[in-house]
Formats: sequence, structure tokens, C-alpha cells
Amino acid sequence: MYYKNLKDKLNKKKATIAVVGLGYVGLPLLIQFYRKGFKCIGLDNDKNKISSFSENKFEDVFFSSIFKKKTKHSVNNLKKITFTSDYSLISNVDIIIICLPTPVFKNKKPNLKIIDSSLKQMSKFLKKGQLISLESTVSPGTTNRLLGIFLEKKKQFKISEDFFLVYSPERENPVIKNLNQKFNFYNTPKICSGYSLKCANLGVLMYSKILKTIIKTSSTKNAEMAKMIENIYRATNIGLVNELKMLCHKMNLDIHEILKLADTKPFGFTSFTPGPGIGGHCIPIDPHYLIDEAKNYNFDLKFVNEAMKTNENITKWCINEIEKIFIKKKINNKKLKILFLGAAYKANIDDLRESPALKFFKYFSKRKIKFDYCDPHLPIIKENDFFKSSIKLNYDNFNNYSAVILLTDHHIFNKKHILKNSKLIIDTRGYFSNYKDKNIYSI
Ligand code: SAJ
Repeated sequence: MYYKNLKDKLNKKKATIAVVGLGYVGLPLLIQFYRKGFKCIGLDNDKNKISSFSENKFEDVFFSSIFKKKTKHSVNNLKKITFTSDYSLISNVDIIIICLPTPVFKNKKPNLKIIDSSLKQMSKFLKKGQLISLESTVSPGTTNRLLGIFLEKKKQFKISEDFFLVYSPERENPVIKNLNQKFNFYNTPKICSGYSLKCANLGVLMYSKILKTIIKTSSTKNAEMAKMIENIYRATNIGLVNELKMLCHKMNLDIHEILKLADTKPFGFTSFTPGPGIGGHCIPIDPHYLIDEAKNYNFDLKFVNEAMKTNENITKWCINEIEKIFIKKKINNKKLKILFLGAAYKANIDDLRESPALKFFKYFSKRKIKFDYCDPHLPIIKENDFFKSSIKLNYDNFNNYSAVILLTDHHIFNKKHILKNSKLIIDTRGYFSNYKDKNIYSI
């Protein structure tokens, strides 16, 4: 009865959908369902976010760009979406999609507190006939362990009969500004799994209303592990090229030139770029979830662990190399003034989360070395006790600095202008790999 009822509501677009967590994953998801004609509720504990969304005001360029898109659902139309922090509205919905962050503690242990707290807040409003879909990145087994047990033991639901549980990992790509993204929300295949086949079927039906390709898998563990592997693949390959960068440096070889050569192989090779370290809310975080889970199986994920250590060490290595260059160039610390180009954790975004730049800023601040940063996507940085504003992108001023250090290869930067106006360039990304100049140091 509940299964058929939910299936009919989804087919007739009569289901009311709540998305919990209105970040770069949850908000676009909510809007897609809204645009397809579903009644939608956006739930988030951040009251400032709720009040600005409710008035259709968006600080974050990302969110406002979603709403500004020229469609029939422009900003004013979205007034029909209910944005709220009031969990009691959960009792009026059919579907609850959880898009909440899953960070790690300082000791790299998984931190599921945000999901836990959300479940506690929604608990008394959950009712028979509803479906929960978890999209957050979690270790294999978490959906059934955390939500399954909560729903069956605490709420006395019979999952797959009077309540439905789905796991479908997010594959939202952080907004890359001013770039035409080949893979977008609609055309990126979506993995969907369920506590049971019936749960998975309802999940597939739901997502098929807004996405082109849904890949159904038999168990939530498969889907959880697939998401882990997607991001561990990146983290370990980035760790590989970062390690090779340090070796090539010792061998006086140009890693960027060599990777370009290797990349001419049309099969069996995927290129990654060495950098100053890894940032973001996925790649530096997700592998630690599986490292932790593997311990429950008495398994030590040594290789993944080593890659993560390399990705941390590469930042310290870059800082050491920078200091060696200053000594070689006989730049006295008292006269030293650095300009860091880019602060975001990767090119063309305005996200600072886990960015290696913060470690550079912290280090040189502690050493009382004067520096500025220039990141047109991040005009202001307020991180704990660190507060600084970006300087304007005016290449004429670059000459006022002893060194220009490129940390993030934003496309908005102009290589020629940087080269023309900088006394010394230190490149952590291979951004100037096509330029040979005695004042360009690639690290
Ligand atoms: N990085 C390198 N070298 C590389 C690639 C990345 O140093 O060759 C660094 C980046 O500068 C950044 C960090 O690693 O600091 C992570 O970069 P990323 O390109 O993996 O970007 P993320 O963290 O935004 O990863 C997200 C992930 N998306 C989801 O989890 C839904 C990831 O699976 C995507 O593949 C990635 O976006 C993407 O391709 O943009």
C-alpha cells in the first residue's frame, strides 16, 4: 500500500520533496525537483541562509547563478519553494533527501555528527509511507548501520514495507566559474541503491524525474563503496604525481613536461597534475572514511594512507623549496614581500575549504613575513583567527613584491602580464611550464 502510494505520487509528481542541507549539492537538487513540478521544501539549520533564500537574495555567486539562469523558473518564481529551519515540516513531506556534510575530526576519524543531529531533529516528524535518500559520502555500511537501525529500532518502521531507505551518492561538481562544463547535473549518471530492491526502485523512479541516467545497484554498500573509490582514485593519483614531482626535482627533471609526454599515450594513462597539496571537502576527506572502515575488517589501507601523507607533505615540501629559493636569491626576510596568486583550493572556484593556501598563509604569517594574496574569486578570507582581503588584480603592482607565488591556477590570471611584471615567479602548479625563464621557479 505505501509502496504503491509513493510510486503513484512520484509518477503523478504529487510527492512533496524535502532536501535537508542546502549547500552546493542540496540546493541545485531541490531546484531541479521544483523545476519538474514537485512541491519542494528546503531545510537547513543556517537561519541566515534560509532568510536570504526566502527573499531570493544570494551572497554566494554560485547560488545566485543558479537562480539567474534564464528559465521560466527565474528568481521570483522560486518563491514557491518553502525554505525553512523548522523540522516539523518533515511531517508534511513524502521524500526526504539528506545532503549534509560528512567531515572528519582532527584525528581524521569520520564525523557523522551533522547527520546524527539532523536525524534526531526529524525523528518525531517521520511517518509511515515516507522515503529517505542519503546523498552524503559515507563509508560502506553506514546507510544501513546508521539510518537503517535508527528507522527500525527507534522508529519501529518496517523498512521496505511502511518506510523506504535509499542511498545515492552525490556527484555534483563544485561550480567551476566561467567554464562550459561538459558534465552537468542532468547528464552525470547517478548511482542509486536501496535497503531493499523495492527501496532502490522507488529511488530510481524519483531521480529519473530529474536526471538522464540512473544506475541501480543491488546494495547500499556497493553505492557507498563506489563513491569512496571514485574519490580515492583521485587522491591516490594526485599523491602519486606529487611524490614524482619531489623525485623529479631532485633529478633536475621537469615533471610537468614528463607528464605531458606520458599523456600522449592514448590508452592506459590518465594524467594528474602535481600541486601544492589537496583541498576541498571530498578528496582530502573521503579516503579517511575508508581507511577507518577498513580497520573494522582488520585491514590496513597502507597504500591509500601513504598517498594521503604525501598529499600533506607536498605542502611542507613546497614551503621548504620556496625558502631555499629566497636564500639562493639572497632575499633577506626583512625585505621580503610575497604575493600569493590564488587562494581557492582549485582553479576557477571560490571555495577555500581545506585549501593548501591557508597553510602557506599560516606559515608565513607565523614567520612574520609580509605577504598579500590576489584571488578574484575570494575577495575576503576569514578563517578562524586569519583575516585578510585580496588585493585587486592589477599586474602593474606585481613589481612591488619580491616574489609572486602561484598557488591556484585560475583561468582569470594572465600569464604574459604576470611574467612581464614579476621580479621572481614561483609556480606550484606547472602553470608556466611552457615558459623557460631564469626568474621562473617550478616547484
Ligand atoms: N588536484 C591536484 N592535481 C590534480 C587534480 C586535483 O593537485 O590533478 C587538487 C586540486 O587542486 C584540489 C584537490 O586536488 O585542491 C581536489 O581537486 P578535485 O579536482 O578532485 O576537485 P574536488 O575536490 O572539487 O572533487 C570533486 C569531486 N566531486 C564529487 O565528489 C562529487 C570529484 O569526484 C570530482 O572528480 C572533482 O570534483 C572534479 O572532477 O571536479
